[in-house]
Amino acid sequence: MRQAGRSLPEYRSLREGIGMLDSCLNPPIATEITLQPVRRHGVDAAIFFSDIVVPLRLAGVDVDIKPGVGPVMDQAYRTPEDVARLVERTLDDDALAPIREAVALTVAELGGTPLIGFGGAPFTLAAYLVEGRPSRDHLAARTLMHADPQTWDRLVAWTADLTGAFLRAQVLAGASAVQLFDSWAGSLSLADYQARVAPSSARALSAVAGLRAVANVPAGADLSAGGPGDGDGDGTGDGAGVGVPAIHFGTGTGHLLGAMRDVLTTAGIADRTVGVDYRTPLDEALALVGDGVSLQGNIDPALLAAPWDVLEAHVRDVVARGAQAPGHVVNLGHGVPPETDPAVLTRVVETVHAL
Ligand code: 1CP
Repeated sequence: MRQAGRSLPEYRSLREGIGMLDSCLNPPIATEITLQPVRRHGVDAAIFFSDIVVPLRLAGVDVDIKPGVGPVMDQAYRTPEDVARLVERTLDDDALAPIREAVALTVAELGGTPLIGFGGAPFTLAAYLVEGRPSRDHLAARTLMHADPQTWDRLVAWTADLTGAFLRAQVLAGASAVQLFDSWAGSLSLADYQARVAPSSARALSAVAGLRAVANVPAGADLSAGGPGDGDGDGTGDGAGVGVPAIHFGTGTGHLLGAMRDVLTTAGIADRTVGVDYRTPLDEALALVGDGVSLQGNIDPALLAAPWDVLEAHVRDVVARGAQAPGHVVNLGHGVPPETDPAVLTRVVETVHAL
C-alpha cells in the first residue's frame, strides 16, 4: 500500500538527498526501493515504486512531491483555458522509457514474485490538478464537475489517457497486475461518481484490458490466436483467455463498491478485484460486489500501533471475513503510517501466511 517504504530505515537512507520524483525516474533506485519491502517482509507481491503523479510530470506538467505534503502543482488548473492548455500535452512512448526500464529491471530481480503496477484514477488525479495540491474535501474539483461539466469531462478524459499509457507501459514491461487508485472517490455521491467519474476510470483501465500479463502466462503456453493475446510478442491480442488482473481501490467507498466493480467490467477486465478500505468489513463488501469478484484489504492501519494481541485478532477477523471471496489480496485498508515499526509488518505477514 502507498508509501509502504517510508517506515523502513533502508528506504530513508536510500532517499537521502534525492527528491521523490527523481527517485521514481531513476530505474536502479526505483527498483531497489520496490524490492526493499519484499526482502524484509516476505510479502507475496511487490508494488512498483512510483507515484500517481509521475505521468503528469512525464507529460510536462510542473508538479513536485513536497516532503510531508504530497503532490503540489505550479498552479491550480480550474478554468476552461487552464484545462485547454493542459490537454494539449501528450504522454508519448519515449517519455515512458524510465518506467519501462524500472519495471523490467524490477521484474528480473523479483524472480517468481509478481509485480503490481499502478496508476491514479482520473478523478483522484484531477482532484490534485484542480486543487493544485492535496486537499481534504476536494471542493474545487467537485465544484468544477457541476459548474462546468464539459471542462470537467475534458480534464478527466485527459487524465484517463495519461494513466492508461502509464499502466500499459508497466504491463508491457512485465507487471503481473495493475491497481487503479481512486483514493479520493469516497468524497463523491454515487450519482456523481456514476455520471462524471466512472466512464473515465473505465477508459483508463481499458488501455490494459486487452493485454495479457506476460509473467502470468505459463512457459510453453499456446499464445496463438484464441489463447491469451495473439502471440506476436507485443502483449496485445484478442483479449480472450487470461487478461491482466486489475484491482480498483478507493477510500470511504462503501457506497461505491458496486459501481467500482462496474468500472472494471465496463473496461473489459476479466480478472476483477475491488479494494476495500478499513471501514467496510469484507463479508459486507462481498455482498455488495457480488459473485466472481475478488477483494483486497482491509486491515486498519491504525491498529499497527495497537498491542499485538489486538492487532492479531483484527488480522484473523479480516482473513476470516475475506475467505468467502473467490480471492483475497490481504493488505492494509490504506497507507502504512511512516512511524510504523517494520517488525510489526513482518509479523502481520507471517500471521497471514500461517492462516
Ligand atoms: O508503497 C509504496 O511505496 C508504493 C509506491 C507508491 C504508491 C502506490 C507511492 C510512493 N505512491 C503511491 C500511490 C499514491 N500517491 C496514491 C494512491 C494510494 C493512496 O491513496 O495512498 C496517492 C493518493 C498518492 C499521492 C501522494 N503521493 C501522497 C498523498 C497526499 C495527500 O493528498 O494526502 C503523498 C504523501 C505522496 C508522496 C509519496 N508517494 C510515494 C511515497 C513513498 C511518498 C512519500 C514521499 C516520501 O516522503 O518518501
